[in-house]
Amino acid sequence: MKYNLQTISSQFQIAGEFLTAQPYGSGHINDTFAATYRQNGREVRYIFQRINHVVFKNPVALMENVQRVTAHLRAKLAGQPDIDRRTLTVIPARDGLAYHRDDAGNYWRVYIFIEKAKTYDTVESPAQAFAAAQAFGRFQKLLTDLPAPRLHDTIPDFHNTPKRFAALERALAADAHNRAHLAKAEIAFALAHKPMTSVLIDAGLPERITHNDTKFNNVMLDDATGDGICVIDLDTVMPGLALYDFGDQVRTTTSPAKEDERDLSKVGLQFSMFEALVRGYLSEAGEFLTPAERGYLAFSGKLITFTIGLRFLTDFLSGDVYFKIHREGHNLDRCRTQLRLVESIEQQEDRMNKLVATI
Ligand code: ADP
Ligand code: GN1
Ligand code: MG
Repeated sequence: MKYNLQTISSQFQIAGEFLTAQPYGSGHINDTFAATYRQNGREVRYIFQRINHVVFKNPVALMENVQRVTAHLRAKLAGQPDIDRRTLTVIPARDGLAYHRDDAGNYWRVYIFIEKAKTYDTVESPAQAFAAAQAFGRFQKLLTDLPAPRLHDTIPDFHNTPKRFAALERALAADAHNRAHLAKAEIAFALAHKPMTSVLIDAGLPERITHNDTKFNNVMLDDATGDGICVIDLDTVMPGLALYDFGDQVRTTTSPAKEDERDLSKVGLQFSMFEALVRGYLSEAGEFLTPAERGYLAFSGKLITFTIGLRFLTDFLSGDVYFKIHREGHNLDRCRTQLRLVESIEQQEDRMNKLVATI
């Protein structure tokens, strides 16, 4: 393994004996490990993460956000059973900070491991979609009264589609890896959709505290009840539009195919999953969303899917510098599923809007 997890683990306030650590999960950004300790004869797991400091330029500010958000969630959930499974819990380093900086300049953090729950890369049933959406809606609701100051923008303009589009245009003009000819259809599709890029930003919607990475595998579903027990991956929690979160759920929770599926005939929005998402999300977020926000629920799915598609395409053209890849053309494959899903949403958008209007 590239990192000595035993040495790193000794920097954190964890009792007992370190046993092992293995790479864990399928995130595209951070390096995640599950570490096992022996504590009073029992094996107890923790999540260790190396924060990707190329993507997150200010890990200290990021951890300040995470601490404020998790402390607030914990206070609001006080009294509920199993509190350590309902929000992430940061384990402090020996010096009391929320992170440890190693000799190579890497930032590490540790969370309590949420046991008896799982993340899934693809959705299996409308009940799962409902549970995930309800958890993300609740997450937003619980954070509506987070005291000032404003959270840090851990990645400025993260969901700013016009800026993402401009980045694609720059990557295309440079074509630094001579790959544009491999993605002609995707580039044409992206360019033809320029008019929709500014719709949400121009809509005058309220700023809220949002998660901004509401991928289906960023919520843990309880093994016993199926409920969305804990929202994880809090690196991008920051001010944003509520619809960024709903849109990314549509992107990752309505299609049965993996994000990097090569058989595009498997990709498409399943209406039953969309309906479950709307119902689950509104069961919590319905309390605070404005009519204007509701009106863009279906559109947000199309826009965020398109936006991530732009980002995969840009990264493909730029030589795969942002998202971890595991094979040649991986980011182009990912881009293709996103654009296929955009098409599928376009075909069903009227029906999606009609459904939202009835709920
Ligand atoms: P990334 O930003 O790279 O996606 P995540 O924070 O989402 O990293 O973690 C990657 C995976 O690790 C998650 O999808 C989940 O399966 C697992 N994971 C993360 N945090 C926890 C936790 N506290 N308890 C159990 N599993 C976790
Ligand atoms: C990344 O970290 P992870 O894998 O949950 C990315 C998201 C993308 C997603 C695409 C900080 O999410 O914005 O939507 O990949 N996170 C960051 O799968 O860029
Ligand atoms: Mg993740």
